Amino acid sequence: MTTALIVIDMQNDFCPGGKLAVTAGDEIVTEINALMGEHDVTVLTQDWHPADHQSFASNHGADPYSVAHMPYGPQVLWPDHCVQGTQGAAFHPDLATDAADLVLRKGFRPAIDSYSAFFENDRTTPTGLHGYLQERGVTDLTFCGLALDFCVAWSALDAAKLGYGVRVRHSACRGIDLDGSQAAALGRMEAAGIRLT
Ligand code: VGL
Ligand code: ZN
Repeated sequence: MTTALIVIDMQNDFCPGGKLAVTAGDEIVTEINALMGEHDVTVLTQDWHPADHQSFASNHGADPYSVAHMPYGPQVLWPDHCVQGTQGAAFHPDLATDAADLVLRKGFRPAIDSYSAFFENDRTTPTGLHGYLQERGVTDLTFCGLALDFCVAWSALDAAKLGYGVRVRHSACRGIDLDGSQAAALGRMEAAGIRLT
């Protein structure tokens, strides 16, 4: 068994003071840093959007948190966040980035969002993470980070479908909880056999 810790989107814009702040999102950094030492491989994901990204409400003249109909299906429209090269897109300053084997950027195609670390929101465009983990011989994954009910949940569900043993370290995640999204995500993960630890 070879294990990887997948740290989802521990970036300034998802922490208090950021553009799409998750309540208490910064509280989990210390626990995440400690978890890195317990895994064979550490991967950090980084939400990395161009300014004209189609997940931004501002690019539709729409209200944040409304829903747009994209060619690939419904898409929540977010406040502008994690714009490439900005401080908001940078990792939380206390995150132990030097310990990471791989930094995987996602959401860089203007027309497609990417919640999952494995597939973009069209559910078919791969990010390359599965190939990387396979080549490193990784069999079991632990997820942590932000946000539990979006990028963490979508990533963990894809990982289960791809055949990895999957755990989500609940205490090292925080959620957005938009219209019951947190309960829905926990239910879907439980149904997929994902262990919340
Ligand atoms: C995320 C909304 C938009 C996340 C990223 O990391 O959960 N949520 N972009
Ligand atoms: Zn995003």
